[in-house]
Amino acid sequence: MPQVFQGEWSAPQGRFAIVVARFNDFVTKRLLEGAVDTLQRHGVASEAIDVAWVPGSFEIPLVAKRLADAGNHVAVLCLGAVIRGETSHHDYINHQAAAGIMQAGQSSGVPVLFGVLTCDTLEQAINRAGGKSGNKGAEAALAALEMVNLLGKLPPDSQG
Ligand code: DLZ
Repeated sequence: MPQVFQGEWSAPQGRFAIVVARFNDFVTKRLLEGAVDTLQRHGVASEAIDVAWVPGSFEIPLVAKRLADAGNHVAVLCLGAVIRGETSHHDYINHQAAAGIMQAGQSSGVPVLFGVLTCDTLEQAINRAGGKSGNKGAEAALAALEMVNLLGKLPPDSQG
């Protein structure tokens, strides 16, 4: 029989960090509510959740990396809303945010979750922030719980 490793959605020991972008905060406040609510519903105390606001999604990776490297949190959730504008500005923000968030997780060994919406319209973003397409902040919270519990079951990283 294969050995199967799977992380459940229960609250682990330890603190969670949420890095959230203020740009488009009409949307990101809802993502934050979804993330906090989901963590709490699964048993994480509100005192065990730290929230850091950054100006925009472009700034998320720097703060996520700082928090992940510090080792005080079992996971770092990154929330933002990048909405297509008239120029290609949003493309640069999207790509750099995604790459930086992945990098922060890989270099620290701490799960760093991608809860940044990349939408064509404000309507699409609202739909994904508690509207008819769910709440991506809540989804990032579930992914964080799953990853923390999964990593707790896997052999330790040989890099230390
Ligand atoms: C400048 C900018 C633009 C045009 N659009 C967004 C966006 O849709 N979502 C977002 O989170 N941030 C945006 N920003 C701000 C950048 O992320 C960043 O804060 C600034 O370029 C300063 O570095």
